[in-house]
Amino acid sequence: MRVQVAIIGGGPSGLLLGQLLHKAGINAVVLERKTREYVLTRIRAGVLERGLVDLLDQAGVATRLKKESLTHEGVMISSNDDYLELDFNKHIQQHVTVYGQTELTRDLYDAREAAHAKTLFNVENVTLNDITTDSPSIDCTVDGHTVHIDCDYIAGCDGYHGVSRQHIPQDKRNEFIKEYPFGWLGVMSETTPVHSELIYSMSDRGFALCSMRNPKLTRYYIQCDSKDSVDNWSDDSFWNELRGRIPEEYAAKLETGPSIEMSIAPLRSFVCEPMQWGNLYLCGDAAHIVPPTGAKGLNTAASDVHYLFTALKHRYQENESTLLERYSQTALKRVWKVQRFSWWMTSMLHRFPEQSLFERKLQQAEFDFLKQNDAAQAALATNYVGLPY
Ligand code: FAS
Ligand code: PHB
Repeated sequence: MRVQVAIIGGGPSGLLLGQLLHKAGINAVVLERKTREYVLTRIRAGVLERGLVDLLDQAGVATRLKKESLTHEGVMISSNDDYLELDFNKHIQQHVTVYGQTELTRDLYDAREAAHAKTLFNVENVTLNDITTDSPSIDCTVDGHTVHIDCDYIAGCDGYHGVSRQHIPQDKRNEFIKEYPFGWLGVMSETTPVHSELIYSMSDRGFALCSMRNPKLTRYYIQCDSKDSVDNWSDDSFWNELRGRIPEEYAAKLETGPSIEMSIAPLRSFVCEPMQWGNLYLCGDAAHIVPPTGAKGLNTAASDVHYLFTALKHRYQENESTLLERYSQTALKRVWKVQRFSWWMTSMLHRFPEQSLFERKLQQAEFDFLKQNDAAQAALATNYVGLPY
């Protein structure tokens, strides 16, 4: 098989890049390790920045999103029973869109199938060849059969545990990592959201997040030990712990119900530099990971896709490779600003097992300053709704 761009990974990064390339008449194949059904069982992000919504619109896959998504013009940040209702409009006249990553991934798969664009599922044993030459290629097996793909460029969109990053020589790869001593225990339930917008809650018992997918489907998280297991939690114990971590006024009206999904995600900050090597370009979780406290994982995958798609389009339509040569440098400038914001939100809102009383006082002071200072609120709002691409 020969394509212009071979995309490894059929998550949101790979699918969005594939759809944008298809719309621009650039021939790409998506290689996905799992099945479409398996990919769509994953429950991940829920808050979309304006840039991602615009990209989905540009890709022609925003019809259902425009009908079914929620627009949020603010967010609540609380500390025990004290809280701040941060109004995005007051500071920056922008909003965020609430629409599950699972749904936008479904929309992207539907669009890919409708366009008869090629996707290979159950792909294994992926190896990248000659990535520093003008004729890179990929060898893999699909349902036991060997497949060889010749291409101009390879997009590594295969997530944190993917293979593409490993093809950057170890001595040329700088990996920056910070592991957090806690994870997030998440529950999805068919209940009415406790508040009209998200609540990020810092409490003496630990962090909690009240989110949603629609007016009848909620997504809640509580900070848990990094070695915890969902086997240690019943629905009742989750709801009781959540009640103890959000302001009393909201705990009193929390609607509980059976969990339709319960899972634990580890929290880490990670960046791989560079994000390109020869004709291999990394996008999304393949290149960086953020703790989900700032709702930036999926959204930063989107800004990578924007930069890479723009560079590839420029290359094919103008026969000019400057943007491709600068991809990593361009993407990393925004990646590190997002890393900072995600680390800051996580540091302010979580209880760290070994933290001193002094450090806990600093966290409270951070919240108090935020509550009293418009400039601090504007800075949080600017980062949360999404930095410019
Ligand atoms: P993904 O990991 O989504 O997709 C990579 C794809 O590549 C997968 O489908 C995988 O099967 C495939 N793949 C892997 N290896 C392969 C190989 N060798 N060959 C072919 N295919 C291969 N972000 C938020 O903003 N909010 C959240 O609440 C949130 N929760 C998360 C919870 C978990 C458990 C995880 C892991 C991430 C979470 N994220 C969250 C971040 C998440 O949304 C990512 O940012 C987003 O999925 C990034 O998309 P991709 O870069 O496409 O990577
Ligand atoms: C979610 O709804 O899953 C969600 C929302 C905001 C976050 C993290 C996760 O910061």
